[in-house]
Amino acid sequence: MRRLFKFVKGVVMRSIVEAVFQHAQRRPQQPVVFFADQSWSYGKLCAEIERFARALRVWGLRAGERVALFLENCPIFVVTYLGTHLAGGIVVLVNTQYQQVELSHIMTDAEVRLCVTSSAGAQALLRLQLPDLAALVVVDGAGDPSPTGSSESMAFADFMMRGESTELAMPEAEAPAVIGYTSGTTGRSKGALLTHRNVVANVEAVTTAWRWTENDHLLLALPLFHAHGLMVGMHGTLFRGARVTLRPRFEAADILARLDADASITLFFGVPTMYARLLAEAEKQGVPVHLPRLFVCGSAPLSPQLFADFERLFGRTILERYGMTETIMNLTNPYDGERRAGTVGGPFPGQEARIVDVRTRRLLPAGEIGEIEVRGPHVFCGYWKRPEASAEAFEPDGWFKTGDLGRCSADGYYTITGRAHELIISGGYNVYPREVEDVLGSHPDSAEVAVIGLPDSDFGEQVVAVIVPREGRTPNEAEIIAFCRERLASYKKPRRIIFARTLPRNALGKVQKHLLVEQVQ
Ligand code: MCA
Ligand code: AMP
Repeated sequence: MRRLFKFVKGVVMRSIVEAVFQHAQRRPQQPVVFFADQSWSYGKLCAEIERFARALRVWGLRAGERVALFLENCPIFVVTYLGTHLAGGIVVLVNTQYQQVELSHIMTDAEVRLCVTSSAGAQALLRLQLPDLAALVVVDGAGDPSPTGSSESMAFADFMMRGESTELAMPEAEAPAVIGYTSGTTGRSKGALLTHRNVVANVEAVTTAWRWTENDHLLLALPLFHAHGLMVGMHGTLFRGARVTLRPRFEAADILARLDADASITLFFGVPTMYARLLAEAEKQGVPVHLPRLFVCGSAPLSPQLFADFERLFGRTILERYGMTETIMNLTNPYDGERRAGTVGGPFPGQEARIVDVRTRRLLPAGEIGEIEVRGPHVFCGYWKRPEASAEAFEPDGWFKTGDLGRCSADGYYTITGRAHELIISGGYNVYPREVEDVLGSHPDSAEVAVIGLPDSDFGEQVVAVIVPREGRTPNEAEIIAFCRERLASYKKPRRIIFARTLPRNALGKVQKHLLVEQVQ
């Protein structure tokens, strides 16, 4: 491999892309990503990252401009993610299930200039009015020089040919790296902006805590467009010079078969729904002969029952941890000590956590429930273009208010007991009732709407809507669900709709959702 950057032994790695180039310099032939029948080495990955970065610069991307990845899991995701960093851009992550409402909001809010996507994704984007979006790079199609929207559309292979000689430099630690959209309790979702320093600080802590080395091999079926798959699974692999077998999507039988077939796999990460499905599948077809040394679970609460059932059948104790887009990973059960069911352990090395009273913000003693706050170099720098929301999210002395409720035991194990704001977590995906209510409220048949989360055996929680029909209308459940699905990601659609004559409201007119949950359960 041609030496683009020369690294001195022992130099600190300021970004993931810098780490990857260092590994490539040391061991260019070392495999990094296995995907379908492809095997990518560190050397090949860096060559492609460099080509993409040059192509972006030749195309006209300037430092700090946004490149969206609206893409399913594949090696090109990794190339374009790190290539954007090398070109000085900021990556915007976009869930591939997003529809018109989410896409319009994110692309406009982040003022995305270029988006890497599939041909299906390109079609969805070209239907929208997105004046900032100047170009689409299509990974699985020929592109279209004269699309209907204002953006030009290019095939990935053609785009990569543009790379001419141009100056490239590794990103500075304080430069913004990635925006993940999250939260929407009041209005639309906000972009959490993480710097390279945030990302590296967290991955260093995570890989240290979980004893992740270059000898590890992760089996990854989480989507790369969320922090769990990307900033834990992929970053950890790339930072340590390890390997990952990347799957396009999660299927329990496929995961068990991969484990059976490949004794080199040492790590698996998933959300509770994935563990429940792995358990059910293994009960039918048996447990794989080879098992990873570490199974990690997070993004939603893992029930003590599932924790125990998995341990019984697989003979492995799941390590549960807690994170969020704004901070990546916060709390973890220990690698060596007791992994306690129903808890998420304590802070990662170099990070802090505490429980405060939601109202007074005073520190609470062990065992009392309050809001979890965290502090450390991993905490994001603020919400994109939202100075007020950013200021509100922090205490004056730098503690970040997570919005999650919990308690800490006398021996330092945190338990998450609820959320300070309304949020439904379905299969590890966040659903903000307000966003779904806005869409349902715009349906001509609905007068009043409330969206709640009810228990679900597969997804943990499910979205349920209670609708008061407009006078003289007889709404149809299936039609309303389809209306929602057209506008929002499919996992946000209500699984059930209950039609009611009124909604319970308090004296201020606010819907009392806890009463609604009791009434409809
Ligand atoms: C898919 N569907 C869902 C969900 N997923 N409905 C409700 N909740 C879900 N989570 C719906 C689809 O819309 C579709 O509906 C139907 O189920 C089948 O879709 P399919 O893609 O086949 O679903 P699946 O493969 O069974 O997906 C289940 C899944 C997936 C594998 C558990 O939801 C998943 O990958 N979840 C992980 C999400 C994640 O990475 N979260 C991390 C964010 P229809 O057919 O009607 O259209 S939190 C985070 O990053 C922080 C840092 C953290 O702490 O980790
Ligand atoms: P997101 O904003 O999509 O990154 O989701 C982060 C949220 O997921 C957190 O604020 C928690 O509410 C939830 N979460 C993550 N990990 C866990 C866990 N182990 N147990 C319970 N909730 C979790």
